[in-house]
Amino acid sequence: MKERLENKYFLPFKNTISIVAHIFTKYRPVFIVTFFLTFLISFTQSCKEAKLVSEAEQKPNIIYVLADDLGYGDISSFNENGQIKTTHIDQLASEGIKFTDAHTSSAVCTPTRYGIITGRYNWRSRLKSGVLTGKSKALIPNSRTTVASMLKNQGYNTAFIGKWHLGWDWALKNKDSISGEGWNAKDFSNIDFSKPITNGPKELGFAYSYGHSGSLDMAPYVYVENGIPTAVPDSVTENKSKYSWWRKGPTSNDFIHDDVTPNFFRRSFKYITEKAEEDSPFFLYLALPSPHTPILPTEEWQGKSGLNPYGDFMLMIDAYMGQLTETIKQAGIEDNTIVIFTSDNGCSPQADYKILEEKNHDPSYVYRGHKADIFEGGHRVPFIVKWPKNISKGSISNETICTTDLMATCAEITDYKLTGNEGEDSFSLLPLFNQTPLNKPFREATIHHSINGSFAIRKDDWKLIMCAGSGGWSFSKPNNKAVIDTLPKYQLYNLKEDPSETNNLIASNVEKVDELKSLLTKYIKEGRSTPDEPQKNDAIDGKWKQIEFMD
Ligand SMILES: [Ca+2]
Repeated sequence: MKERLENKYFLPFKNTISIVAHIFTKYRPVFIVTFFLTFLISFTQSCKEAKLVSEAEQKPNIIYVLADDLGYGDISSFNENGQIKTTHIDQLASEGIKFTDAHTSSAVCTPTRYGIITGRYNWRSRLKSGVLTGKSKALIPNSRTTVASMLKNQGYNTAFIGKWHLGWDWALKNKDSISGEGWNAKDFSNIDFSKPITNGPKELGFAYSYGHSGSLDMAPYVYVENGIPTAVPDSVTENKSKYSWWRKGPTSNDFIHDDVTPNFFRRSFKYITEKAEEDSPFFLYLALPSPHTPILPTEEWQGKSGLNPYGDFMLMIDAYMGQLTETIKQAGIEDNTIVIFTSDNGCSPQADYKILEEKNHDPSYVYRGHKADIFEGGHRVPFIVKWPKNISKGSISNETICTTDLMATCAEITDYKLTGNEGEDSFSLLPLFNQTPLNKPFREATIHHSINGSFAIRKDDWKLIMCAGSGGWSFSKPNNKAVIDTLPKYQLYNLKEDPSETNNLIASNVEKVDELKSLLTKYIKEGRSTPDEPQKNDAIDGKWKQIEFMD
């Protein structure tokens, strides 16, 4: 019975096994191939999945393009009445986010650059007013964390290409010799251009660097690559023309003023193309020396704007920005590359506001003043961020932001936690990129600073200015005592109702004045405006006279 049962139930099964065994034996090579293919497909699939995960976690490339003395109204998408059609920069804005209320921490070059690189307000450094020259010693100590050193530590390739203007230490022929500050051609005779510089971009975290030391109208006219001058200057040049002027000074034979902006763009395109091939992400800080003086549109752009050489120069920069976008596309890295475009302060009077006004173009848009001023024209700048992976096309943010915010933004993007003495005045822009609804203003308040070191504080629609007049170069200048003495000591404006700062409300809103003044005092005294432990501001020789209002 048992056997019968076994036979009844087992025999067909046994037969099946024999058949399978027979088939397997007969078609063994086919099975082996099938098994191998299945394994290969699933292996490839899991590799693909791993790659997708790594792509998702891949940190973005970051390209920061800083124009020099480019006004809010010089970009047509920021100025509906603008007469300079910046097609390529407008396209960048339409593909990303446009900030309408962005401010540089200072109204002039050096201090704004300090704030961008360190995430700390410039006036906390030893430079309490004015700018450096092409000969000045390094402003940022190597001990300070910069955007570049932080990203480098996070595995980024880092590069600076362009105008430095933060000081570096030239090698000297005679260390004991005292010579001028760098405003005169003879001030450079003690520099040994055959030796490397120290305390420059490399020491502050830029693995690659190529640029010149001051503004393009400040000698010496020498390129320095990775800390080494590319050529010892063998001539002295000077340009006295209205727009294209530069100060007299030593010049290397590979330094052609007209070609400096094109050269920086070319080198940036090469850097982007090369680094796109590597596994590590990159950070490129491209600091243009333009449209600052010398205003040098190349031949193909001369006369193209129908305005003046400044307008032509703007069109040239715009065209190069188009090429930059194209280079990123061609390199296949567009989706996860952040491109930031902004300026280091408002437009300079060197652009000739009068001639531009006759042609209905105002580089300051509706805002009062220009470069160097505490008024909006001094420090409100166009600010554009494109990042296809994380920013929706055509986004607009009207939040008040500051150029010091790069540090915290990059820190959040790379999951780095800033410590107490890093980025003291930096707030991450990520929530604004994502258009996350905020339940309070993005920044509690933002501080502005003019060329003579005057302060202003902005909170919501209100702006309190701690000086009479412009604190800069527009009417009325700080040294115009005859007028300044007739004005109230401070100024209060409501920018929503009065964006052009024409109606000083200082006498009519004492409460607001007190509130803003005490907040400004707190930010200065605590050495920071972000919530963390208080820090010290850098000391100066003598008195910091611009903060006397705190006494
Ligand atoms: Ca500038």
